[in-house]
Amino acid sequence: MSFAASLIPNDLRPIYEKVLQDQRLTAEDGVKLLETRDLFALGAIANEARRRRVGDYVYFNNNAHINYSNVCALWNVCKFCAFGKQNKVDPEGYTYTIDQMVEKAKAYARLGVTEFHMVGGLHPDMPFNYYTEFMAAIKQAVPDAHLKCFTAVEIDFIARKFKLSLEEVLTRFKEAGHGSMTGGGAEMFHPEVHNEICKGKMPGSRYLEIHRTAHKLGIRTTSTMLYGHIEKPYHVVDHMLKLRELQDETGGETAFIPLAFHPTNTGMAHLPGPTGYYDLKIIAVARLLLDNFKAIKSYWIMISPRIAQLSLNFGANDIDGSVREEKIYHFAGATTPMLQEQNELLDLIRQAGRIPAERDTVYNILRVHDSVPTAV
Ligand code: V47
Repeated sequence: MSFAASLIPNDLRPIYEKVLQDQRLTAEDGVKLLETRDLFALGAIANEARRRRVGDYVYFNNNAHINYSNVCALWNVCKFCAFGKQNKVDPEGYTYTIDQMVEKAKAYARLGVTEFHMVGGLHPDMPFNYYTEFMAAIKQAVPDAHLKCFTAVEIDFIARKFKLSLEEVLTRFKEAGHGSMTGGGAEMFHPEVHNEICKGKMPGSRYLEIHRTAHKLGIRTTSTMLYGHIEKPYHVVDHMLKLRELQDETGGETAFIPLAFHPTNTGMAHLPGPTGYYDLKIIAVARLLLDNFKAIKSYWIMISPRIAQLSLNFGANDIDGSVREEKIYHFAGATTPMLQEQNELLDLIRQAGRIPAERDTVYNILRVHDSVPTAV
């Protein structure tokens, strides 16, 4: 028996056997995994699934987040959000001009950034051209950059506001230089949770419809799940299985990113937020249930570089990128840095015994770095 197998307790053994035989796990398996107290056994199973399905590379990229505005029509709807501000009332509200966006993009391009991740609030006043013009202007200034822009919630808002179909919005955005969509806005699909944390926001079915439409147009997306608030294991499993179903249908998701809830300054500030133990469990269960996702991403800015590094032994194979500028979690009290230099990401990956692979947005490998660990 291998060392990994010797760690598996009897109640998880049937699940481990399924993983060894490449069989799909069920909702009941997912709940059982989330309920186990045996974190290391769970990690060993997820690590085995990761090794078999996607090998030893850990992906990262050279990216920069630019949050174009935090003004949001739903500023008082999403209880978990500290970022969205009321238009014209809140002194912390801001909206970048197109010139400001271009200046930022040019400065980041000089640092070798290949991807701009751009999302914002649902601004009630900006014209449709604001979005197309900022993308076109950035593309003109930095032609090789990939513009990973907008969550499904922004696409829904823009389509309804300007009375356009989803196809029309996405096609016009694509013509302006849009490359792919981010995964934000999913929160948790199950209505019991959705109605509690963001009643009035578009439902999970609309998120899935927008991702499906994007995939049909050849636009890749990532997907997310906000965890660590009021959810139960069956809510987590429901969310992941809905994404698995969509991925079976379209294959258009590049990565799944669990988003750890940060409570400070939010309408749910009384909650403690997730622990490191739960962060690792969620990553492991994502790897095991989402058998058709190649990348399970640990977003270091939310769970800290240290937990992100540990998660590489719990099923994760992507550690996001340099990020550089981050507002959503820092408005919500994040104390993590906003930048990880490339050598820091390389060290995290190498010290976990894995091979750093620098990628572009859609997971073409740009460079495999040697895997020699630096001194621990
Ligand atoms: O949609 C908001 C979440 C999302 C909080 O696609 C919060 O590669 C935790 O989607 N605590 C935006 N989460 C960020 C996002 C993302 C991040 C990194 C990579 C990718 C990707 C996507 O952040 C929002 C919402 O779900 N969020 N407030 C909070 N207090």
